[in-house]
Amino acid sequence: MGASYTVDVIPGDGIGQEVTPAATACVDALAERHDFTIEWRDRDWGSDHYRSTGRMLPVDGLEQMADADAILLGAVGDVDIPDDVTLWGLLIPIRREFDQYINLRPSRTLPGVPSPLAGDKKLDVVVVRENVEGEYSEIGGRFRRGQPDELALQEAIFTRKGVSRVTRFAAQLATERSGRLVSATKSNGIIHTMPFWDEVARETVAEFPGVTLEKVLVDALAARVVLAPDSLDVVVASNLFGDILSDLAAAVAGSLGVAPSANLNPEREHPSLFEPVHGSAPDIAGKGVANPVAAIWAGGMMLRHLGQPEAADTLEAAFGAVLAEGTRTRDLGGTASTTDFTDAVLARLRK
Ligand code: GGG
Repeated sequence: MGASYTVDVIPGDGIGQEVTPAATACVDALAERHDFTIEWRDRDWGSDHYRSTGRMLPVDGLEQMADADAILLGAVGDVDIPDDVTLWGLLIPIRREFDQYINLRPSRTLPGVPSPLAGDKKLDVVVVRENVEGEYSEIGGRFRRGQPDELALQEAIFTRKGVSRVTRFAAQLATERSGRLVSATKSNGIIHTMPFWDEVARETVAEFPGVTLEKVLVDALAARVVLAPDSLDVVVASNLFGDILSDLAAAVAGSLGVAPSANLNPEREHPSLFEPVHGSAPDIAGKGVANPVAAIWAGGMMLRHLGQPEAADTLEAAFGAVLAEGTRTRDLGGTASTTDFTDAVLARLRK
């Protein structure tokens, strides 16, 4: 009898409702093949829940998920609710409650996925984004609302613990890959937090003799993602910079539709959360055309985290082969629907 896992599944909003079932179907097919079982706990939380209760999550929602082995999320955000309400009502509380301080966001050019990169340039980058502090902070306020001298103030929080642990994780990952680590900074313009980030990153990476650390201003780094992607391997970045750089890397790889992400509590004291990088895409929601690759791949990252690396490899090989044979959704220039693509992956998994 194989291992058994309990996973909370929150499809959430918009295309999250379409791509999450694709991911759970693939994981179920793998469970049969690799002899493990998943108990899915369906959570109908998100914007509809907000409209009926005034909350994105129930009052005890975090408590309900505390004993899960993992959480699988689709997307959050809808057109009639402010984005800060949806994000701070669901995703950010989960990341913080479960101390998911690493947001791991791999992006790579894939066979069959047209990339806007010039010539035969390739990209294979992992952005390690700090996930619980930095620029995503509730400290600040709006003052003198509606008056000509109105102002808004937003503090960023960087702690020695926070910067050192994300950098340590990234340096370890770099050790397992090429040994090259780039740290995204902006210490020429942001004169308190970013020099602190640089200093703590330098001290931390000194613990890893096999890793070379290169500090790059985030604006120049953004250009480098596009112009010289093969000069990058592991990138460590603050919460905001990591969010932006990983979306850029995904676009350069071909589409936000192929970018997965893991929100990790590496110590495994709490559940980790797996999600596509993309949002709810209300413009295409309900049309059946969303690309399910990011969600399916996030399911694979979840399986790797749960201790099923062979199943994760099988899954990556299956969706990779479906892409390579030319089955593509609209964002990649194809005509396949979400279901067509998912069925093609499932057919491979059930062979
Ligand atoms: N897939 C989850 C989702 O909807 N993400 C959209 C988003 O705005 N995320 C912001 C973030 O990751 O901080």
